[in-house]
Amino acid sequence: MKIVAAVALGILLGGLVCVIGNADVSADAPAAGHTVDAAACMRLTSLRLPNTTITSAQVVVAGAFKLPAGASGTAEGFADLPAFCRVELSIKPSSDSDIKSEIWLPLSGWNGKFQMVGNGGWNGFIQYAALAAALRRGYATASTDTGHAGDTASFAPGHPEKLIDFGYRAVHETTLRGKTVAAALYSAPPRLSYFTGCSGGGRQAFMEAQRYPDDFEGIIAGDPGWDRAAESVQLIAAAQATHKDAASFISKEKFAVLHQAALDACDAQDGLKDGLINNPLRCKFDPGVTLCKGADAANCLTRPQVEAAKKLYAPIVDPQTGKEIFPGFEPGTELRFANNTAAPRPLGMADDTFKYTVIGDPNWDFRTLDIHRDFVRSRETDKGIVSATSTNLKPYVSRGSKLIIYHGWADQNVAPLSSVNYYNELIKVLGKKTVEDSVRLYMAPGMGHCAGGEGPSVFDTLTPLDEWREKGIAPKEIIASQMAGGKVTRTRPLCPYPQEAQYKGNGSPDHAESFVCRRDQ
Ligand SMILES: [Ca+2]
Repeated sequence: MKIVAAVALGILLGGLVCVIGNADVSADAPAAGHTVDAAACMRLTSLRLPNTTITSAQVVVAGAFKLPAGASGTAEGFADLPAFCRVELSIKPSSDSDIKSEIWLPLSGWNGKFQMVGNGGWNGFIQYAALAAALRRGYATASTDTGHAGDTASFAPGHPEKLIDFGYRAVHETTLRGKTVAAALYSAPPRLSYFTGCSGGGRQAFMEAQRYPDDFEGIIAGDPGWDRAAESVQLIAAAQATHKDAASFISKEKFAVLHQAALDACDAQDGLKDGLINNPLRCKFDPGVTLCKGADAANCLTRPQVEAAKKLYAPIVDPQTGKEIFPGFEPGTELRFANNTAAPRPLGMADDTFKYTVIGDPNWDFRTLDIHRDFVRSRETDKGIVSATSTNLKPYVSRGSKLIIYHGWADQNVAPLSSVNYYNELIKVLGKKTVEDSVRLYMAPGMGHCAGGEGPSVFDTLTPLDEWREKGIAPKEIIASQMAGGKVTRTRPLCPYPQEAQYKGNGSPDHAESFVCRRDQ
């Protein structure tokens, strides 16, 4: 009824009512190219899409977008947006589904491409900032709330269909709708479609490449938490290590002591003392060097603290099978360890995985985790719905589609070695040549989870992905910037793995030109 009413109103008022803001953008809109008018946007409400209700299709005039009440993100940062057609959808692929999605389409200057943006953690919010970023670059773009509201997994118990929506279906369905809506508005389908996401969005990226190889021609997976079943065990085991008893707890201040010791051991090893450990895999750091010589003091760790710290860097191994479940964290990450391992509970993403999807008890005590038993349970309950562990990317790459993975070496949430391991597995499965033609991995020294950290963490992966897929220009180094007070304080190349940025021996260590990408011998 809603759709009928909206269309009738549109016909009645000549399509000029669907404008948010105080300007009428339809009057003088040129008809050439990919320029469309307000009436065309509003007519989208009459589109018939499977299991879908278009709840709204309205033009938002340039600079008029306001973050909806209750939405995730900051209210600032939308004033520079161009005029766009904002389409809101409700998708119900199952009787228990309630997927809310939005598609944003520029009224003029569409670049002919579509970009789906991802969600982190258990995120159930439309990603407005990411939509805005894509729109600014001329993309038709879409985001979904993944089928639930809020940022916990508390929706999952008793709702297996909603968990499927979260795991993979909401992104896929929204992608299909996004392409169809763009085709209807511009009278031409997007010539290329890309996915961009970090953290949980990296997981979604892997899921898409593995499960729906036809959805995208290019995918960017940042700090991907692709194996949530295993990663959650590792994160909870890390929290267990520092919460074993009061003596094992490591404070933020003590983590700073540990960080300095890691730098003392490994910073200069890469040829440049710059506060960054270029390749932590070559860093043999023993937390035992911080052991107090006598009584506990501010500048040292007690024996129980040293033992707890060692567990944070160690891989989690199944004590029954002897197999590694998930890698540990890397030296150089210590300043952010306090966010997870010194907090009262483990990282919410992992805690929720166990509370709501594995154990089914919101009062579950993470100290009771048994690594073997609960890893088996975690895999069994996941069933490949949330974890994206397949390395068969042949259907994806055989279409000429590209995958760029990046990961901060100082990621405190998703152990960065998991991305290296996945990349190495791809080489085994697909062969080196195919991987070189289709996949790039960039490891960022000193970068935290998706952003921040001690190293340069601001960089653009979309341009190299686009140039690779559209123009055949294979990506090489990517220049990353470090920012402070809104200014660039340092630039550094990120190199295609296994190459590393090595200091040439002269020139400013804060300038990317002073480095060369090469493989360490
Ligand atoms: Ca260094």
